[in-house]
Amino acid sequence: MIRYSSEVKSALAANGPIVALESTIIAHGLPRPKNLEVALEVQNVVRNHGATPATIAIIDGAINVGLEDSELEKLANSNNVSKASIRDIPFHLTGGSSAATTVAATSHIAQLANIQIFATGGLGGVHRGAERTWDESADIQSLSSIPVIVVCAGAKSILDIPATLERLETYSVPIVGYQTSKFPGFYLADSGYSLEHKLDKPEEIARLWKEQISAGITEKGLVVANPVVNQMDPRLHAKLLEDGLTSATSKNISGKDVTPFLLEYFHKNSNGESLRVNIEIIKANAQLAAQIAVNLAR
Ligand code: PSU
Ligand code: MN
Repeated sequence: MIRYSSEVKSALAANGPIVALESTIIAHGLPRPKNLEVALEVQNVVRNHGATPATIAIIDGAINVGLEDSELEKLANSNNVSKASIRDIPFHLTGGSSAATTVAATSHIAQLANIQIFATGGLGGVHRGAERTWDESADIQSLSSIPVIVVCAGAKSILDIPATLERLETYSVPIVGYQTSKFPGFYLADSGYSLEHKLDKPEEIARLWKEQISAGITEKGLVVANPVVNQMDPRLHAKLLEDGLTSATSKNISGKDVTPFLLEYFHKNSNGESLRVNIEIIKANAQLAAQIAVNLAR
């Protein structure tokens, strides 16, 4: 049922370290033509740190774990690649269509493929105004039910961060700050909310994961929160966020379009700054995920 790239197939056979990468970032989170360039670079970051990259997506009705460059190009440049969460997967399989996978769908497929860790940009979570809209990302639910490590720069700052943290607590999803006691806020290194647990080395995180599994916590993910090093200017961030949220409301953006709309708003109005930060985040998370994967494989 799954199509593997040749390098992922060999890595699986050798029990080598593999890092899954999500594809919604490529198709819906970054503007063209930078998206393809970044997708290729991120795979190289994983390789350069001793692991095999497995970019996950649905191509022409097949689940792909690891993409050839031509498939990545199609994903990055085609207008009919939708955004797939877990519930969308069977529709694409029956319809023969292509889709980029979110954190939730990527975790699900990674688990099917026996891959324990993946890297993304920022987690989805509880949206601002969720008390009216009920808009909470399926990323939260997937973390509560799929045993995969998710390396991210915290939750996207467009979200209601304290509510997101509360939901992760309710669902008993472990969160560890990488070299930080502050929960990162994607474009910002510190969302303003603290974390209880901090670890400083990839090998410590690998050990934590092994302990989590041996403690029988086999249905939960693990959030590794890796703060961006060169964050966005907080004043610029506050202004873009306010204007972007107003624009989303006035255009009646809802459902799965909210996150791509807000990310695009940032990219269009920050003079390249949101793009710079987003790329830095994805690369740093891919690097850390590879380092953890290498330790897990030992
Ligand atoms: N991180 C990024 N860019 C993105 C995303 C994460 O830097 O586009 C995507 C992930 O795929 C995540 C999704 O799962 O945003 C969340 O969407 P929603 O809020 O609709 O669940
Ligand atoms: Mn949503």
